[in-house]
Order: sequence, then C-alpha cells, then structure tokens
Amino acid sequence: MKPTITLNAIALVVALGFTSCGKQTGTSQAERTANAVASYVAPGEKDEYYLFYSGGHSGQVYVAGIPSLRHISTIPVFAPYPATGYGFDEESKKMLGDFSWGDVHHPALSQTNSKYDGRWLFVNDNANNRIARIDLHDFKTHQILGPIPNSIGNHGSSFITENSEYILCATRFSVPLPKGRVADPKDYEKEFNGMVSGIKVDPKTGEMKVGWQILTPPFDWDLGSTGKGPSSGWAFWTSYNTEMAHDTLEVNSTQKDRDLAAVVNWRAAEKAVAEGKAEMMDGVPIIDPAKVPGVLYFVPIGKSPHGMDVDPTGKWIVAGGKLQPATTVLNFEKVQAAINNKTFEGEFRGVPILKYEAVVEGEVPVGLGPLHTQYDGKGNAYTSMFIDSCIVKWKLPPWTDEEKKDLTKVVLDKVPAHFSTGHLVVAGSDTAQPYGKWCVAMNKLSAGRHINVGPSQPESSQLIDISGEKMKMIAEAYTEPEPHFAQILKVTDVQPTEVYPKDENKDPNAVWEKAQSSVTRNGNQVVAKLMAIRSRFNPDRIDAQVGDELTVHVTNVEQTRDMIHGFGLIEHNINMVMDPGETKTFHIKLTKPGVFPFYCTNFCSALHQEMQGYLVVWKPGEGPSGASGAVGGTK
Ligand SMILES: [Cu+2]
Repeated sequence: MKPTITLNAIALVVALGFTSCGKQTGTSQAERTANAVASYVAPGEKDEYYLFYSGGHSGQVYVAGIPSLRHISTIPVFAPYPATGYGFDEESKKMLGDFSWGDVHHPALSQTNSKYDGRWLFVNDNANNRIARIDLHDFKTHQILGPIPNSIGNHGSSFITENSEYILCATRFSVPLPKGRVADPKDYEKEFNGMVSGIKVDPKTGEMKVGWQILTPPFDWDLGSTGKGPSSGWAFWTSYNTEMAHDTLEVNSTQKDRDLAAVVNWRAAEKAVAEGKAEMMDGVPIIDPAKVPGVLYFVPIGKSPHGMDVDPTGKWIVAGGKLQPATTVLNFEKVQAAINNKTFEGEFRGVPILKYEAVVEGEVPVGLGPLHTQYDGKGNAYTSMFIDSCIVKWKLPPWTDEEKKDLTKVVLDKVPAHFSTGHLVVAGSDTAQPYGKWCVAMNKLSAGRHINVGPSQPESSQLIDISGEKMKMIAEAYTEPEPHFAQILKVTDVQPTEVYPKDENKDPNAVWEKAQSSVTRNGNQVVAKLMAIRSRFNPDRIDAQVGDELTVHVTNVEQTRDMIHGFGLIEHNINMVMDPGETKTFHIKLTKPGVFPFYCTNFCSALHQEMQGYLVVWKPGEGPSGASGAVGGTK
C-alpha cells in the first residue's frame, strides 16, 4: 500500500504539462446544442440552484445560478464593497475592524439533521483568523468573529456539524502561543503549536462565539469535514508538514511517505471542557489531548493530502493525497474498532496513531493529484485531480471481492477539466441527502480560455452534468480570484426577503416622513436624519462647520422590490447604500470647508440623476446661524 510514485516523478509530470485525461475532444453539433440547452436559462426564467463561491483573497462570496453559471450577486464579507455600500456605514465598518481584506476559503451552509436548512452561510478567513456569518434571510454578512485567539491561518474551516452546533476550524500555520509570544522559528518543533477550534453557534440567532480549542503539534492542518450518521460527533482533517519543517517547505515538508490526519471527537471535547479538563489560554478553554484521552487521534494518510471528505452515509472518509496517485478510503467502523481495541501503531506527543492497515478500506488509483472529493448520494464519489486536470468518478465501498483485488475497477469515468482543478462541488454533497445532478469544477488556471483580458486572468469554473452514468461537460464560466470551494443550495430551500418591512426596522434614528427628518446640533455634534425616496433626499441640505462631528442617518422609506438608494458624499470617501426599508449611518469629522454635493449612487428612477443635495461646511463662526450653525435645508 506504499505510494508507488515519487515526488520527483510527479514534478516531472507537472513540468511536462502531461495530463492523462487528455484534452477535451471536439463535440458534435448535436452535442453542442444539447449542452447549450442543458445550461440555458431563457430571458425571464430563473436558475434552479444557488452556487455560493468563496471569493478567495477578494474577501467576498460570489453568488451564481445553476445551470446558467451566470454571476448574479456578490456578497461582501471581509472587504469593503462600494457596490452595496459595505464597509462605509458604521455597522459594517465595525464588523470589518482594522482589516480591509480577508481570504475566503470554504463556505458552509447551515444544517439541521445533516440537511441544509437555508438559514446561514459561514465562511472562513485564512488571512486574519476569522469566521463570518451570512444570513440567507437577506444574503448579507451579519457577524464577523475574530481574530480567533490562539489560531493562526484559519484555513481548515468552515466545517459545520450536523445540526450547526459548531463551526470547526483548524490552523494552517503554527506559531508560539499564546499570540504575541516570540520564539525562533528554528525551535519550531518545541515552541510552535497548531490548534483545532470549536466555534459555538447559537441555534436561534446563529451568533458565533469561541467555544473551546484543542492544542495540536505544529502540523499544517488542511481541509476537513464533519461526521454524520455513524460518525456523528466526529470531525476529520488532513495535514501536511508532519515533518514539522520551518523553512523550504516545498522540499522539507514532503519527506515522509505519509502524513497524519486528525480524527477529532468534538462531543468528547465539549464534554471535557464542561468537566473542567481544559486550561485557559487567552480567554479560551484549551484541551491538551495528551492529558485528555479520547479527544484526538491521528491516522497515517497519503502524502501531502488536501481534502478529507465524509460521504453522505457517514461511513466512508476519503482523503486525497496530492502527492500520491490514489485516494485513501477510511472505514469509520474500523476507525471505531481500532480506537476501542487500541490498535495503534504508536503515538505522537501522547496522541495515539491508529494503525493504517486497520482503518483503511482501500486506496483507489484515481490518477495524479487527487485533491478533494464530493458525493452524489448514489454511492459515487467525484474527485478533483489537480495534476491530471480532470474529474474522476468512482464507486464508494462496499466493493466486491473482485473489485477489492483490483481497485482500478471501481474507477468509472473521467472528464477533462481546464486547468489544474483544485476544488469541486457536487450539489448537497456534505449533507445526508445530496441533490446530485450537478458538479462544478473550480479550476486554478483559465490559461486564456476566454477573450484576452491581459495578464490578470480569471479562474474558470466548469459545469458538469453527473445525472447519467457518464459525466458530461456542459458549460464554462469565469470568476475573479479565487473560488476555493462552493456550496450549492436549491432555490426552493430558502426564501430571502426582498424588502425590509417598515415594521421590522428597529433603528431609533429611522425617519419615515418629512416631518420626522431633521438636522440638529449639540455642541460640535451635528446629527442629520434623512429620508430617501424617489427621487429626493429630505432634507437635501446639511449645514455644519469645520471641526464638527457629523452623523448622518439615511432611511430608504421605499417598500418596493429593487428600489435601492445610495448616498455618496463627494470627496469624503462615503458611499452608503440603503435597501428598501433600511436605515444606515455614517459618522465623520469635518476637517475642510467647502460645499460638498451628495447624491444617490444607486439608480432608482427616471429622476435619479436629480436626487442630490449639499453638505455645506462653513468655516468656524460663519454660516446661517453663526457659530452654532446647523440647519436642515429645504424640506
Ligand atoms: Cu435614488
């Protein structure tokens, strides 16, 4: 069961650009027509599924439709986004804190009983150790938690438990802990640590808080997933760099034939914390797995793995060893038996290592560079192949004796993808009941498969029909960098609001009628309460003076779908956008005299262009009411 291909051989294959799946062959006119019809959503018709892409270092989430693959919307999360005014009003500015970017990797839809419940979408920030919650009630970011204490490089997340009890996260990087402690990277093994974090989710509101953490050796934790059914209460992550190298990782972290995956009993962790078996570090209860047996186990796994994906039945856990030409299938029953019978092949820092042969069901020779595996709920697995640039369909166990003797027999189909497929998503794969039908390959390189846009090239995503025995490549689309994973949700499984009802607007500064709108002064504090309605602001003049602190609340009083207003203030870096029924607030210190127009930035009507007003910033002592001047103009 030893890997049969060396790193050097793989490097050579990569250098030569060889792909065993070959190029996509020409399609006949009849096939082209059939594929076009399969993804065609006629004008006025709608898609059947949402595709929520992680936006990588854009810090955003993109929403596309399936089967059209059309980009429909961008949900800003970790970066300001003027198009929706995100990061300009006080509430979203506060959520972003000191950061203006994030690195969104793995979105996770909330689940109830291992099924999507259409409530929330959680995404992680690898760069600044955060988790965000998007409410599907309005497709907006409502909470950003973090930076999470004792966590550096929050890459191995967001993995949600079967009833959304926790978002589970593991660290990509290790540092001396707690954060702020300094040690020489040469002392990496001794001084550095990684962490698994359990982020508790309030079942009613979705509000997140850090629950507990498990201290780990300084391995680089990678992708993971959570258990369900028989593996309920467990979670799994791959790792690379079990060599614990601190420099030249390309070479030094790929020395061993196998790395170690983590098998975490998160219910045991929760119990241990409740029983007071944790020690506090930076305000968080930390479990040392050497002192609390039963929380963490290791399993040897194919070299430098990436994905670690539990199938819909919860019985099989598939690891993709990117430097091993096979996926490793673990049998959870065998994992349980090995734990109960102490079938260990050693331990590392007090954590038992389960004996590989005792827990593995088989190594499926899928090809080169298997990264990430998804499932259709019909007993099939789909693995993205980074080096082979294709998607491989293969059969999950149970296998026949004949298949067990030669696992090439369970490899059912391959379809070329372009190019260097990183992740893939099958609709509903991480639930107990996948929708199946569609798979999207998220390719790392588009390599000019589009009209020339210069050197800054997009990523390509390809839609594959997996409803039949053979996979069919249907369509291709592009996104900005960089989808690392996605979630697919059936449109009928969520009912977002399109208007905020007036009755539900609890903002104390909301104004709904001309008579309520105002500009008032208290010392150097000037407060304006504006109403936005087609096609004017009321009032449309704010007077203040240099040195004032100006607070502006704008309420969009519309109760009609798609009637959105903006508030852009010239030369002050302000652009709020108010959806129907929404109130937003900004606060600035006025530092320069002048007359600064403000205007509606979001097209709203035939007289949208006329929707404007003036902020008049007088020099101290000047203005309509002298030094105390603060008036709301024409009402
Ligand atoms: Cu407007």
